[in-house]
Amino acid sequence: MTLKLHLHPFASYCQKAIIAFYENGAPFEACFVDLGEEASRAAFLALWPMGKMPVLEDDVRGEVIPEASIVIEYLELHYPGATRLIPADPDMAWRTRLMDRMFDLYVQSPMQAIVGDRLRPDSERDPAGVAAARAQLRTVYGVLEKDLAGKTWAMGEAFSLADCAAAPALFYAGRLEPFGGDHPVLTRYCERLMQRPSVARTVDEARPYRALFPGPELTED
Ligand SMILES: N[C@@H](CCC(=O)N[C@@H](CS)C(=O)NCC(=O)O)C(=O)O
Repeated sequence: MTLKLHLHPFASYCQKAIIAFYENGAPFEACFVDLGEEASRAAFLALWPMGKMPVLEDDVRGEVIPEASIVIEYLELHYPGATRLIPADPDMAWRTRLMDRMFDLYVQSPMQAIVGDRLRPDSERDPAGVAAARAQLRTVYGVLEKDLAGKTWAMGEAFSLADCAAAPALFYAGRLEPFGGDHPVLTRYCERLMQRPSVARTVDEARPYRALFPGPELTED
């Protein structure tokens, strides 16, 4: 197959790229990476020494593309499909990329900090870092609550790169630091995301791996 996506189905940044592929409709081969397994880890590091998933390998064009947002940009540029994930209008395009950054930097990053802390030995825990991550999540929830008002998707009526970033980020962050009753717009946006077929499929495919999550938050559904 031309396009190989190196991933783990439970990893949130991988889910961001997978959602884009399902939206786009481009066929791809899912190559599972198990960083805990020596051979799989070595093969992945040989492909991308930074060791972060997802990574797209395009055999036809001879390209290796890391970083979920760039994978989606590349898909849009070279294999455009059913859903246009980055708007043609240049101003809408930078606004979409800004929202993508919001979800990566201010939702995914603090979410990963909280999860990462739980994976460390007790002696290496960082309560201050976790408190700062939770505070950052509450701040971004407030920003999103205003920004998403009146919109179906992050950028309005069209599903985009920003929604691909939002879905896994909010799925995990909302379990760790619930949105609460004071964020009804964000809560409904997240519900719409979870019902979107590309997202629902991605969440379902990750379900068998929920035991990997360090905490009780994913056990209830
Ligand atoms: N900036 C990267 C971040 C990717 C990332 O953090 N991936 C996680 C999985 S969600 C990973 O590979 N973690 C493995 C590790 O840190 O060892 C992107 O946008 O793709």
